[in-house]
Amino acid sequence: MRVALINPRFRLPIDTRTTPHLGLAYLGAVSKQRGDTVRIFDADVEDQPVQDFVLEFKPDLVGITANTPQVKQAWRTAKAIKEVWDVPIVIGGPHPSVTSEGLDFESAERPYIDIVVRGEGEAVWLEISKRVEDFKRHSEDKSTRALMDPERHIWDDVLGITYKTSDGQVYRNMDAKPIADLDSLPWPAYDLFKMDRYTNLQPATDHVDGARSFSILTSRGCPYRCTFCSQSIMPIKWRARTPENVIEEWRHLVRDLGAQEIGVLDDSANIRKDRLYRLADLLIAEGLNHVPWIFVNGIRANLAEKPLMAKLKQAGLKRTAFGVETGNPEIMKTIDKNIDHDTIRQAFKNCKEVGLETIGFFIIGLPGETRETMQDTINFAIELDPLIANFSMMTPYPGTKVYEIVKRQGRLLVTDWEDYVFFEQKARYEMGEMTAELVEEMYRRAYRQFYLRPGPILRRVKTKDFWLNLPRNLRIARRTFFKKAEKTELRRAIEAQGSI
Ligand code: B12
Ligand code: SF4
Repeated sequence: MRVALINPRFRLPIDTRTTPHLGLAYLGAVSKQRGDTVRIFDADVEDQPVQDFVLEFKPDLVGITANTPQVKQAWRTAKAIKEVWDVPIVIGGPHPSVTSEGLDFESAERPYIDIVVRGEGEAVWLEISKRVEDFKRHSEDKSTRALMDPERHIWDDVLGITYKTSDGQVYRNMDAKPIADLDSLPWPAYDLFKMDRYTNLQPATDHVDGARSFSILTSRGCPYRCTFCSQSIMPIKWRARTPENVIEEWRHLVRDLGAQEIGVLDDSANIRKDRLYRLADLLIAEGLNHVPWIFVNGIRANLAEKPLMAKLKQAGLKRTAFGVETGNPEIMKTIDKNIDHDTIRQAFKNCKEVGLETIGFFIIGLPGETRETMQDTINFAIELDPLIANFSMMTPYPGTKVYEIVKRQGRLLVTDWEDYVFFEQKARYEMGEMTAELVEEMYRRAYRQFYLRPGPILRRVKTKDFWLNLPRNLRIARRTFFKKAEKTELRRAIEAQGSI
């Protein structure tokens, strides 16, 4: 079968760096393993219009990925495809997976989307591919209309999908089980991407001297349910690959693909510490520890004990992120993070003592915040003094508890999914006394108070990356420290496209 996987163009008014989509790389890999002819169309790096691509490749099945700010682009892409080619179109990813808000229905009800895959995709995608192939082999009428004919009952028992039959009815089947054995998955198929076109293969690594960086995922899921985090829409069950399985891919990234930096993308890599000790042993034994790697998304501070961090440092770990979120003890209790500030202090201390760099993620504008609690967060960031402090304004993503709270007690300032980004330095909701103006003021203050200190300035200007990317860094600094006056050209162009 001919299968196309699409990453819709991410239309943000920012100079973002492009990176291959790991979810599509996994889906492409399982399709290849099944024997399909696979093409990935990443609109971020393609020159060709999607309609031309489809007319040339003539796919039997199309899959499109979508997070929240991308979903309307995903619909536009699906519509453009259906205008020129009759093919079943499947959409998946974090946004259409949110059943609590009916966002699977929202996509399935679009005339040009046939099936929505909710949650983890590989097994469900394989099942869909198999059914489409059987149908194409045995049915005389090969149209999508026939494929979705309710009389044929093709989709009745496929778990993890929401689908629309050709009479316009939408059905939600039961959830699929999370993939139990992650070792059974093939490695992400990077060979399907135009790798030379990406400006940064792994955005959170240093990219020093244009180093070739790659991502790796060693576990999936998270047992915690923080109120602001979209992870809550994915399986609660944390599952990990064995260290032996991880090391094989790691070796492939370094030895075959020439990785010079690796970003570990796990949400909570250190849930089982014995696994990390074993992984560290293997990295050292295999001589792979010369390639620096980073926990880019944060590990749990309560499980970052000093001997483990020392061992990981020996195994090549250069830097680790922690989700600190807030510096205020009362706000901390409300976000279900299940951690206290002394534990976080200890984790940062452990890292510094063993020579690891740190990243702190902080949120400005959680529900219930005041000027004082936001200032506590800024002060705590300064106290912890990570190499990188990342402040973001709370963006309530659908499906999270914060979204629920804001809908009930606050005022959402965004109505368009395309605005669900936190690159724009704009507050996305107000609640009680917490106005958008206050949150935006505290956000800019956070960056100013943290970075405009002698220590961070010296650290930044001493890095090669700072000078290599000077114009970009200055643009980011101007945007971050000072209030932005007007909309960019790109933003105006997006708005001119009208609604879908
Ligand atoms: C790495 C990462 C990034 C990277 C790269 C993203 C990329 N293009 O690969 C960067 C830093 C660029 C990034 C940016 C943003 N991100 Co991000 N990111 C992640 C992170 C940590 C890992 C993504 C990943 O590789 N996961 C592993 C793969 C295997 O999973 P996956 O991509 O979700 O794909 C699986 C399923 O979703 C499904 N699936 C996905 N697509 C499809 C399509 C089909 C057809 C099918 C069948 C199935 C399917 O099957 C896949 C395999 O199981 C996730 C958190 C997480 N744990 O997923 C957040 C996450 C995806 N990001 C998020 C957000 C909000 C953003 C931003 C919007 C933030 C912002 N700054 O405004 C931007 C958007 C950028 C963009 N270009 O779209 C949210 C999304 C929430 C939502 N409702 O949309 C997440 C879930 C974080 C969170 N916990 O809140 N991100
Ligand atoms: S913020 Fe981190 S710990 Fe909390 S639910 Fe999300 S991934 Fe898990």
